[in-house]
This record gives sequence, C-alpha cells and structure tokens, in this order.
Amino acid sequence: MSRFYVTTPIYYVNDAPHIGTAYTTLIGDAVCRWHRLLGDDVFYLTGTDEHGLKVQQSAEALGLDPRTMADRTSERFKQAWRQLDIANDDFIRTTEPRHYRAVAKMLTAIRDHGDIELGTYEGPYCIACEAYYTEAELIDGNCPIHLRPVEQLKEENYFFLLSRYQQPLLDWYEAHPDALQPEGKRREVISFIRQGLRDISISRTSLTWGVPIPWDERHVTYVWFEALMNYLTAIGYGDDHDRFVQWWPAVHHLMGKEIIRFHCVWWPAMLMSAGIEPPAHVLVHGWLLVGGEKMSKTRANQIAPADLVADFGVDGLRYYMLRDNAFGPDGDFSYEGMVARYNADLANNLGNLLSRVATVVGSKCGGVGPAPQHDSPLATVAADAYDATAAAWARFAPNDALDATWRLIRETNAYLETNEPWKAEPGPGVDAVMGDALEALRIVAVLASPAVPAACSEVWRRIGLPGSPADQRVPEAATWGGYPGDLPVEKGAPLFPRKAG
Ligand code: ME8
Repeated sequence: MSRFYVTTPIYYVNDAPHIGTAYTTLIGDAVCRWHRLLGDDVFYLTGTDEHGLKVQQSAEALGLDPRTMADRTSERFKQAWRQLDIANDDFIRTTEPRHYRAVAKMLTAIRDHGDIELGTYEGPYCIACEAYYTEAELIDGNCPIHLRPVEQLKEENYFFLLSRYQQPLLDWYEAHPDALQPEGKRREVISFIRQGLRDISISRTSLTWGVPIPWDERHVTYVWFEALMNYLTAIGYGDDHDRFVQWWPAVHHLMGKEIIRFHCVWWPAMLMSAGIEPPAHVLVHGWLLVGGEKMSKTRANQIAPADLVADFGVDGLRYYMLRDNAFGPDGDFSYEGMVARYNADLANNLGNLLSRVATVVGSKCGGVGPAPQHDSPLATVAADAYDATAAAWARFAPNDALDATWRLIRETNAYLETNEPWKAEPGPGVDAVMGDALEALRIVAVLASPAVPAACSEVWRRIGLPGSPADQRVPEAATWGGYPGDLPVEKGAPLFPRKAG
C-alpha cells in the first residue's frame, strides 16, 4: 500500500477562514480523496499557526489575550473545514504541547550541528508577513507583498546559519528535479539561492507569544521557524520515531506562491541541518484574485466560504474552486463566473443527466434500473475518462481531472439525445440505453466523488447502489459493467437546481 502525505500551510489565527485559505484546503482534500479511492494510506494535515507578533497584536486590538484569540479562531477554521466536507486526518495547532516538544527537539538538533549563533539583527520587518526584508526588497519603502509600511527592528537574536546551505540546496535541487512544481517557481527559487543566502534571525526577545528557545528562555522562536516544523510534529517527530519515518520525506506540501522562500529555501536547509531529508514535493499555486487583487484582511476584500455555501451548496463551492482555475497560475474569483460554472456543469450536465435517467427509468422501465450492455459505445468513453481523470489527479490538476470526468457526462447526455429513449416503446432497446446511462452515472459518481462527495453519494443512492462511492476502489470501480441492474431508481428533487444569472 502506498503512503500519501499531504499538507496545507497552517493558517494564521488573526484572520477568519476565507476562500483563499479554503482553496488550498479543498485542493488538498480532493487530491487525498482521490488517493483514498486508489487504496492509498492517506494522511491529510491542516491546522493553524498561532504564535507571533501579528497574532499578538491582533489579539491586543480586540482586547483579548493571544491564547483566547487562537482558541476561537482555530475553532472557526475547524468549523469551516467541517462545513466544506474537508476530510483532514489531523488538525495541528502550534500551541499544542506535541508541537513544543518537536520544536525543542529540532532546534536542539540544529544547534548541536553548529548552525545557530547569537547576534544582533537590525532591519525592516513586515508584521503582516512576519518576515524580514532587505531595504532593496521594499517597494517605495513598503512591504512588497502588503504594500504597507514596515517596522524597523533591532534586537539580540539567535541566527540560523542559512548561508552555509547555499551549495547543499543547489545540489539538492539539481538531484531532485521534481521536488518543486511548477517549473517557473523552481527556477525562481534556484536563482534566489544562487544570489547568495543571508543568515536568518530565528528568535525574539521583544515578544513572549511563542515557543521558548529550549536553551535560553529569554527568547521565543521566530514564528516561521517553528511553524514549518508542524509538518514533522504531526507525524510524530520527537514522540514516535517509527511513525515519523513511515511518512517522511514523501510529503506533498501545498501552498500559495507567496511563501515559497520559507518552504523551498529555509525549510530544506533547516531539515538538512537537523539531519533530516528535505520534503520530496512542494506544489505551489497562484492566488485567487478578487477584482484583480489578492484577498487579504488589510484590503477587506475577503469572501467567507459560508456565504457562498448558502448560495451554491457545499458541492457547488467545492466544484467551482477545483474546476475553474488551473493549479499554478493566478485565477479570478467572480460570483458571475461561479453562477455560469454551476449552471453549465452541475445543473445542466450532471444534474440533468441524473434527472432524465431517473425520469425515463421511471416511465419506461417501471422504476427499476436495467443492466448495461457489455459492448456499449459508452464503455470506451468511460475507459478514456478514467485514464485522463487518474492522470490529472496524479499531477495535482483537479481542473483537468474534472474536465475529463465531465466528458463522460456530456457523452452520456449526447448518447441519450441520439437514442431518444423517452420517445421509444418500453422494451429491450430502451433497457439497453438506460442500463448504459446508469452505468455511466455510476462511474461518474466514483470519479467525481473527490470533488463533490455529497452529490456523488446522492447519485449512488438514487440509482439504487448500496454503500457510497467513497468506499469504492479504483480502477476496479471505474471499469465498465459494474452496475448490476435490477435496482430501484429514485427520481427525487433536482440535484443542483438552476441559478438565476
Ligand atoms: O502564510 N488565493 O498563513 P496564511 C489562493 N501561517 N490561496 C490563498 C489566498 C488567495 N487569495 N489567500 C490565502 C501563512 N491563500 C503561514 C503559513 S506554513 C508553515 C505557515 C492560502 O493564513 C495559500 O495557501 O497567510 C497561502 O499560501 C496561505 O493561504 C496563507 O495562509
């Protein structure tokens, strides 16, 4: 059995869940659901990043202590992910004792390797990014990401000697050409490393809201430095060595493009220093833009997933997020685009197929679903759809995977339109066509279940099948001929009622 470990970034608790954070979390969820269908042993990790200046200041602004704020917001993330049908296997919070233990162990390992020194840091710092910049990186004196003023920071800090890792990192990327995708991001990271790496400050004395430095309690660990370690904490680093080595380093780290320097420069260097292999796969996606801008708290252009669920349902939102944009480039989020996508693919294609199949089986087959033909023209369409769907999920391309699955839906609708079973007399001809359409629906329910799990369970139930599509195993369950026939088919209400534009 293959192991499949996927992580999202852990989200800051100063901010509520929005469709940007939902985007990464949904992609991870859908890919993991696909791998569960393949029979893999999956571990899907998400969670919250709870320390640091940004969280402390946001809490203070609300008159809360940071822990109360972290408790409240992490709960909101958990609820949001439950609402979106995210099947994560763990939810890590960086304030948990298990994380403190893992951080202490890894910091000690890095120090024992001689890569931590005490020094003085002075320079610009963006609180929203929780990141230091050089003067040259600023845009008109402002943070290059948030375009807002930076703070000047000066303190005694521990430094991680990142500069030592320039050549080891370049060698590592050379030896692992598939470690970072897409290719453009890989080139960007390599050229950044080639320019030379500066040692990085990894502790704070001006702040108390953090994980203490194990050998010097006056300092807390810089939030990014310990947050990255969550990926090890959750698989037992520091607590359960056997478990840890089962899952690491074959991880898939998913993230937005703004945090690749931390994940693709710092993180592999930190791991090398601690004697651990760097992550096998980092997959970087672009931003969902609203009106051409990245959503952020400071720009007040965030959209709450719950508002869209109210209009489109959980699966309506899931489908749009997975289908509308390719994984990699930036994409635009728009309400109009969402209505169009929902109506075209969910109401008119999938919903319409189910409803016309159930209607004709009701009127021409006595409500009992017939078995498919072995040599149906749809059999090869289904086989091709499976191959293309599987290949796309394997390369983390949910939009292509769904496009491939939807080809089978469109072809099945076209098959019905060609044969017009609703006009024919009941009998073997109609039974054959309807059996084929039911079989196509069964396969669609399996293939689309990673994206729209509730709708697929409902399709499964209405065509009379026991259990649920998520319990199936591919490729067997996607092979033509699995619908046994002789099952009650239920008409039911429209699966995806059309939206008014
Ligand atoms: O960076 N479009 O947390 P964060 C697409 N705590 N994805 C988006 C997005 C958008 N408009 N907005 C956010 C942090 N995201 C750190 C991570 S990991 C050790 C620490 C997603 O709350 C995307 O995955 O700012 C992005 O990288 C992440 O949320 C940032 O979440």
